Amino acid sequence: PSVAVIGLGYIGLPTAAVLASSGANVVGVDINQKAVDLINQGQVPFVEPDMSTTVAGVVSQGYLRATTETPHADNYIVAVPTPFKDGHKPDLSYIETAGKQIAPLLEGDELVILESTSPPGATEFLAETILTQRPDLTLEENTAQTIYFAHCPERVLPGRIMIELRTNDRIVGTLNGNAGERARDLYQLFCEGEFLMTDARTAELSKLTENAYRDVNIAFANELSMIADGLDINVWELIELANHHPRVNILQPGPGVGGHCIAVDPWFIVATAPEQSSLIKTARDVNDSKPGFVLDKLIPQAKRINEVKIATLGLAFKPNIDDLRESPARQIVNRLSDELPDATILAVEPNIDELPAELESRENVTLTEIETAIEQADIVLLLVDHNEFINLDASLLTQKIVHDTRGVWG
Ligand code: SAJ
Repeated sequence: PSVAVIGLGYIGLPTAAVLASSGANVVGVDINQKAVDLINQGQVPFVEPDMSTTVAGVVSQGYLRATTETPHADNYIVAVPTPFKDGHKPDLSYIETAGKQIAPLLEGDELVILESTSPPGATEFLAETILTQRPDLTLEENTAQTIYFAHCPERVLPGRIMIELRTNDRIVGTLNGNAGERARDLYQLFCEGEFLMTDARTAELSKLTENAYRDVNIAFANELSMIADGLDINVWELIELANHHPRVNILQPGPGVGGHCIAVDPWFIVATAPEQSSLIKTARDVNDSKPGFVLDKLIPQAKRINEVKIATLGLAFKPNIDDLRESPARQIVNRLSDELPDATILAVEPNIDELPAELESRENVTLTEIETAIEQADIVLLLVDHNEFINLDASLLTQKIVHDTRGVWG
């Protein structure tokens, strides 16, 4: 089959690569000329374990090529961003642009799959965008002018994408006709998981539900950590004890919730049903308040020390990756720098070589090796449970004021 994957980001590129390695003829489309050029040279624009060898292989064999011009294909997979805009409302403009690019190319009988995480109704919105531009086409099944639409949300975990793409179960939501079955046949080229068939709206909400579920559970742990702090109770011991109950399984508190999924997707549910989603909204607010809680504890202490030096351990949004998107650690380091202009902030992040631009430009922040940072620091603030930090020699921390937001040092 011929497939055009629109959007070569964290989901589109690995999906294009595994489809191509399963024998499909794949064209990847992206507006970023640099990313397109890199891919056509068999290279990758971001790090994901095992992805670069797959991409290099399928590009050299001619199964995958990248372009900025959307071509005609029998199957389209739309994997563009769905960020939120002001007021936490979903921004569907990238989906709309993709639809407008696809519309003039359609001949009838093509399959269009929306893979981006989307609020309920987004697959219908994509179909309407296309059909408004092409009134000669239809959703009515079995005509020569029918276009088939399905929603097939991704659920892969960054760091394990190449494995989980092949092994995770997949939800497939049909908008019209046998679109779901056709989407399943396509994904079955590479995915060995179970296929769970439903309608497009249920598929959209199920993806959001999974991430909101996790967010609410992390919020419970984060709220407990703030309650325990006021009572001088160790929250990690508390959770471990409670988790011995056969039906209790509390997650881990931290400095907040980051990444581009769990900190974003629950808002799509809130935007869709604001009156009914008070628990989901409150969980978001609790998790978003956690960086402020960490700062409120640390800043008064730091202000009492002359020429204070603070080692901040970790900038990524979770352990053992280099992804800094929506990272609470990064937010905390920025705010520390604002609120303590005279402090020296020694930022440690073993997975990056240079600070992101907004930190690089700050005079009181420097990217520092872990040993140097800890040796010089008065205060050590652990923000991410990277392996390098878990395995740190505990004797280095005596004499230091330690804030361990992940509970790794007991
Ligand atoms: N976190 C905690 N405590 C915990 C677990 C996580 O504070 O006990 C924090 C992490 O530090 C991080 C954030 O939550 O800041 C999110 O990390 P994560 O590992 O829970 O999830 P993501 O964002 O990497 O990936 C999630 C996954 N969804 C679920 O587990 C339900 C993944 O399967 C999805 O494919 C992905 O979102 C996505 O793309 O939607």
